[in-house]
Amino acid sequence: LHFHNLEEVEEERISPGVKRKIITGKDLMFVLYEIAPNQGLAMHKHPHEQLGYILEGEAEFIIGEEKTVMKAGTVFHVPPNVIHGGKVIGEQPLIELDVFHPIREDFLKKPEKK
Ligand code: NI
Repeated sequence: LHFHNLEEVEEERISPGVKRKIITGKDLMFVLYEIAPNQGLAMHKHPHEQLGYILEGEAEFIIGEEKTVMKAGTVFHVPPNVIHGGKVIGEQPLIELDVFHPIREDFLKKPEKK
């Protein structure tokens, strides 16, 4: 399948404040997140390289030694194995598009659906 309509991609609710939609390529994965205000994004790292783009909302975010407030238009890069995380701030949910290489196999093991 070479074309997708995001509106038709199944939304997963992975925790009370976090929803995502995933489109998986061969070695690239696209993940659209919607993250509730005040939701923490636990510090973590992974061998996958990650690029992210903020579409709506704001978050404080740390990548390695750098800390910033991300808002609509911010693009961030997380090199492999660099620790990163933060917190959604403000009143609006954070809408964020992440791209991973290689694909996050861990995201494909679906937890029980409700
Ligand atoms: Ni990450």
